[in-house]
Amino acid sequence: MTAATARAHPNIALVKYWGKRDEQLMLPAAGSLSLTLDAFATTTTVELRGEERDAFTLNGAAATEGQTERVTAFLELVRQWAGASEHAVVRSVNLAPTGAGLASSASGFAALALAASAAYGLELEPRDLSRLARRGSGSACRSIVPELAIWHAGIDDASSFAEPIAGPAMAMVIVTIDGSTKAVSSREAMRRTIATSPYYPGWVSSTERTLAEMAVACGAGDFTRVGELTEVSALRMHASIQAAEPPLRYLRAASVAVFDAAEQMRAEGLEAYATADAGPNVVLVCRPEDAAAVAARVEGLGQVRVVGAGPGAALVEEPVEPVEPAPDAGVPA
Ligand code: 2P0
Repeated sequence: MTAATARAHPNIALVKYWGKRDEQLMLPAAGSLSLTLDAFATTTTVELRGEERDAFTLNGAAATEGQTERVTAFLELVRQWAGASEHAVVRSVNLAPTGAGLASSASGFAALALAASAAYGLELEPRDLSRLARRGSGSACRSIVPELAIWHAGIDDASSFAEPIAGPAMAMVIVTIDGSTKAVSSREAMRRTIATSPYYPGWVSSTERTLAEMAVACGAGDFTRVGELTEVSALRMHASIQAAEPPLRYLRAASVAVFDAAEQMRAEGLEAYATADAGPNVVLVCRPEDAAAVAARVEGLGQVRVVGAGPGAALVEEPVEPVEPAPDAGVPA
């Protein structure tokens, strides 16, 4: 039996990824930049033990058909890369609290890419591991990388990957407004935005400029400029999404209240900048030394949690153990 276990963390984009140029190869329409977090890890064990088909358990329970299909399709790609045919047993544990509203596909496919590539005997350079993770979920290519990651859009499979970029020290204050699963997935919402939003071409062209400016601001360690560009990127992404038809709007009144709070804090000299993904929850970007003060300012607007910059995907020793069903499982009380 061959097995490997890997751990990866989610990331929050400062320059957002929204939309693909090539769905099959998962090439994004534009590049993006993110911070890998030090919380909410996903740990995944991949075991090859001669099973007839792939199996996937998540947090100790059988995954849904849709989740299993996505994992199987990804394993097929790993088998292609490795020239292997053996099926795999995948066990994954995700520490994002249910209801935190944090997407787990980035940490999930980053951990799976590393565990599966190791189990199938592939020894990938970080760049190739990022390319592989991208095929599972676009944002997963950034969770391979520690701390700040820049995902180059690239022109083909070989040139679309994430790598580290130096920048100012940052913390993030996550304000969870609603942790329920979103009605329209990011993947589907991206398609709808591309197909119907008149602002989508503007989003793509402006993002290339924002990313170039962000890279300069990161290189200069200019936290203020990084924060300003972060908020610009988020609001432009939401503007293009909101112009889709039928309309899509992720930001709720309570989300906008957190953007207002950031504006107010800045007016008072406390630098915080807001961003939001494909959901109502808002993340405030600030200097690490300001995190406690920023968090205190948004208590009451949602469930608040401070996180920092975290590690890239890594192999770990302890496997995710199978959960034995309780002896009386299925027996009515
Ligand atoms: C991001 N998001 O840059 C953006 C901002 C959501 C809003 O990446 O279709 O799960 O698997 O590539 O990566 C969420 O989309 O989508 C995302 P797929 P993914 O973080």
